[in-house]
Amino acid sequence: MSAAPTILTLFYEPGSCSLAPHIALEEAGAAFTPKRVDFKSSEQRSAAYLKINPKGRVPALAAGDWVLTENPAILQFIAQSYPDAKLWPTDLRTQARCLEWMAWLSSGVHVTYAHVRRAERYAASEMGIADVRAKGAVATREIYSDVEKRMAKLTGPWIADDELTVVDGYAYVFWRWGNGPHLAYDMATDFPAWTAHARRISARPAVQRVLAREGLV
Ligand SMILES: N[C@@H](CCC(=O)N[C@@H](CS)C(=O)NCC(=O)O)C(=O)O
Repeated sequence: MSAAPTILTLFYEPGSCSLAPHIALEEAGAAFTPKRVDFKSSEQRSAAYLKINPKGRVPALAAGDWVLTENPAILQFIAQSYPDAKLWPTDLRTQARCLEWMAWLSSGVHVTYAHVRRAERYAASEMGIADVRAKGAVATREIYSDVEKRMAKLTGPWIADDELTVVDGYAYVFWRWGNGPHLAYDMATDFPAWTAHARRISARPAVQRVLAREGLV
């Protein structure tokens, strides 16, 4: 079935990686219900939410009983469900480039950052956790520098295509985390090309609406 489902629900936590599909849905002009999963009260691990997403993570995108998880899958699904919004490239190589970026952000950038933010996932003892966090901090700086190098080579305003695609909002999530309390980078000084991209995308009316809804402005 290729048509967009009529009622979509996005389960999100403000400022988390669910910001990417939130932006995609808004840019697509989709009819959707945003539902906050409150991390402060560990709602992602509540019995009710685990019924929706047994992984205990956001984002989750639901249409009735049908639930989709994992950002790359959700983002591609949104983009292809609303073709008029042109959030998915048409050219085969450009599509592949878009997927390449999404895979890198999801399994490279996000997972590297998790070694800083969620070090307790990767070690048991206090010393082990501290070690994971310290090495994770070095690796995160390195991978952010690699993203910056790729951003500096862009020949247009957007990452994968001449027009905005779903990967642009996804990259913006990690730019925001760079400024956040766990990394506390000076993004504008140390990652100027990425920052220029972040300024372009955050100026878009759809993105402004999402940031306001998530309480991020
Ligand atoms: N591979 C997943 C990762 C999802 C993920 O880790 N989400 C985080 C928020 S950015 C989460 O829900 N964390 C909750 C927790 O760890 O308890 C994706 O890209 O969708």
